[in-house]
Amino acid sequence: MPIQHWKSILECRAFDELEKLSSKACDLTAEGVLNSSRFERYVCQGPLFDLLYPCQRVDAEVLSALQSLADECGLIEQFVQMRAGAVMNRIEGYPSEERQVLHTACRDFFSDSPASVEATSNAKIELEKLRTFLSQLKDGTICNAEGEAFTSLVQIGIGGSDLGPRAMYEALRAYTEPDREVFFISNVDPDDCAAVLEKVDLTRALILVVSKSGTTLETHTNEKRVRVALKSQGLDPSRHCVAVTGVSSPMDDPDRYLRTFYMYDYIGGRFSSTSMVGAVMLGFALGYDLLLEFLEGAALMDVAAEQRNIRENLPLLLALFGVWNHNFLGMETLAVLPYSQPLHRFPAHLQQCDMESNGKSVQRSAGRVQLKTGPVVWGEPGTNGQHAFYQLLHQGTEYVAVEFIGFRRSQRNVDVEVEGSTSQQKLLANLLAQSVALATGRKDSNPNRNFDGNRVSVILMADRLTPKSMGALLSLYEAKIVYQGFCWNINSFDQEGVQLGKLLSTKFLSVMKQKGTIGTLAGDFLAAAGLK
Ligand code: G6Q
Repeated sequence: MPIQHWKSILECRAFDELEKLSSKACDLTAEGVLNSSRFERYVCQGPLFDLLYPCQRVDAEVLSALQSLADECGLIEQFVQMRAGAVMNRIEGYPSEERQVLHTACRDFFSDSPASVEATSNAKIELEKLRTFLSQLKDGTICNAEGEAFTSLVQIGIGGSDLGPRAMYEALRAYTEPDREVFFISNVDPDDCAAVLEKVDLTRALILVVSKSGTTLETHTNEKRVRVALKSQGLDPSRHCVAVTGVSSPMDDPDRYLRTFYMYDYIGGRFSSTSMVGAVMLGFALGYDLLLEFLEGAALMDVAAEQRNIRENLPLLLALFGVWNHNFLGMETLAVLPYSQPLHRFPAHLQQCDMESNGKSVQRSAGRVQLKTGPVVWGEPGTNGQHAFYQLLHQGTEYVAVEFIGFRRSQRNVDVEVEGSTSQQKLLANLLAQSVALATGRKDSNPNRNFDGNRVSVILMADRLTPKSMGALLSLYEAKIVYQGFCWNINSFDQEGVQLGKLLSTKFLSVMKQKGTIGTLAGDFLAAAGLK
């Protein structure tokens, strides 16, 4: 299904309208603006999450212009086409990946009419293989040479084969089966692998090697190293190693692995957490039923993301606020601040998912973009961040758009009351206070104690961090990022920008192999790179 020509936001009438509105954008510090009716009205309900947006600099006119923008750009149509299998990963007239974008098919099991029948049926085959594998691990059909059960899993992978799965595992550790633990090795830094090998009992460990291409230097190196460690303990790697890779990749060699699970070229690495890239590890840690709940949460959000009315479409509304803040109100960076310690790796996952997708300067039509694309994304959990970088958020010269994430109830349901309130109450009170303080500011005659305010935030609020709500949160952000890419008319699905450094490091490495030492080789490196 070829993709038709879509407008970038610059070509839309609504762009001019928004530009006009931006000069008189709602002043959150003005008397009476942040009233209770605004708090009641400016809520978008999505599956499992609500988006609270009274602290955005928007009003009815801006919301209506953002709706027009979404309509003129055909954002919903593009999202529907993407889910149905359109070749979205391409640049017109130039060699490019020319691929479909079908990560949503990995969880499209919960309706009778999946958007892409073929991709969902491929995903079902892998999921069924996984279900069998997990039950064989449980019933002892698969075990170590001593007949003992595997109790840990070491995932070796990098980038998309690491960040999303690791963030999901950390988020859902509270649900891990009692006798199961997961470790990750990603960096080619030898200390990363060494530290994990120090901790893991290899005799009881599955080694899950995850690489879509099957050629990634870091993953290949770490796999070799772990295989050596297995052999040095007299263990047979083919009894311990499991692969997740692309069909026909150099890793697609069933003799070397206990099991091989597949992912497909239409699933981008950074969008692959719900494919086998994340599912094998999550299935091992949480069990099959909770894995399904995670996928169901993601599927619910995918369906909700097709709602045409932006005020009823949580990912789309969040995407449009991002565009409004970045392109019209001039905010260069986006802080994602989860008030949930288990989400401590989620901002790192979003950094990749957002910045690798939308850090682009060329449109899908191959012309240079004429306005700013993806923002710098960063973040840490609250309340820790409050004791660190919030100074800049409140009083810095840089205005940062903030996305808070919070939960009404704690995940583990273990809490104490200290001085009349629980820790969860303290956490939530801090979250809400930060959002309001950023917006309203505070006048003080002492300039150093003055808060200008008018600093924007949203709050994504759910009842509790569960596998299902985690799935929904993951796909919410995936859809948000995709929608922003559509707005900017860029290809959010390739990553040519990572190639040059990779190429040079291969050249530099060959110089190091010939010459040995590090430190005196700058000239040789430059020559090897053709820069001298
Ligand atoms: C993600 C990127 C990138 C990729 C890694 C690992 O979208 O493509 O981060 O995931 O480079 O690649 P492999 O899975 O092929 O080893």
